[in-house]
Amino acid sequence: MSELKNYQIDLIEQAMSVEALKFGSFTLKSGRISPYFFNAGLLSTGNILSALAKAFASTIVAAQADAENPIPEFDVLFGPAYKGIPFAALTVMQLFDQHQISVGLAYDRKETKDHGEGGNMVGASVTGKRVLILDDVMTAGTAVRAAIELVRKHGGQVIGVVQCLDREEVGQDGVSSTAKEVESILGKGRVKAILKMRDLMVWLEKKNMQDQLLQMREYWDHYGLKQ
Ligand code: OMP
Repeated sequence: MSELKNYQIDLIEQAMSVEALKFGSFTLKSGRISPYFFNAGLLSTGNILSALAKAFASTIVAAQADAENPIPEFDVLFGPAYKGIPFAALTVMQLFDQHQISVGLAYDRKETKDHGEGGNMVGASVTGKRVLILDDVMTAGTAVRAAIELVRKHGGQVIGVVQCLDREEVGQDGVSSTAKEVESILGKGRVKAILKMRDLMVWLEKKNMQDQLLQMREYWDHYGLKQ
């Protein structure tokens, strides 16, 4: 059984305490019926957001130091609307405060603005820049694909993706994993996450939450990535 890092345990337990992480029966955007749901919008107090931003920054720094597939340096962190926006903002600050890494922050609006500065991109320009995308949850990859397309449309080079939670599911074709599908676009090892579904299962096992664990295993057999 793999060991969880302290910042992973901390995030799981904080998320449980505000019901951002719930076990039960939930219909996902993809139509799949899941035994758990992670609602990152409920991570909304100073102490939890601080833990989340630290975990994002640690995940990014560890990914850059990865011996096998490091993510390259980047210029801009892009947080897609809506939940990606505050998380990316806090992470940019954390990268600077804790790791002396200064990168730009960019995000989008869902509604295009037709006056003032116009358009739907806000913050640092992504044009001609190396961009890391940061978001909350990845399931079948619809949201992350849209973010990649948007950054590319504005002339940015997407060097990777970091998620709060990678649910480690099969993608739209129902065969290969979402992470692998996205890596086939961005390059091997370019999809990172603070937490993966397997981490939640390790935590459930440690807590001896057998019913939830059983349901998670059944779901994994159905939609989990096939090794
Ligand atoms: P995909 O676009 O299929 O990758 O699903 C990711 C999106 O689903 C997230 O951005 C959320 O809007 C939503 N979601 C969650 O927030 N938490 C979950 O545990 C599962 C989903 C989901 O619907 O798959």
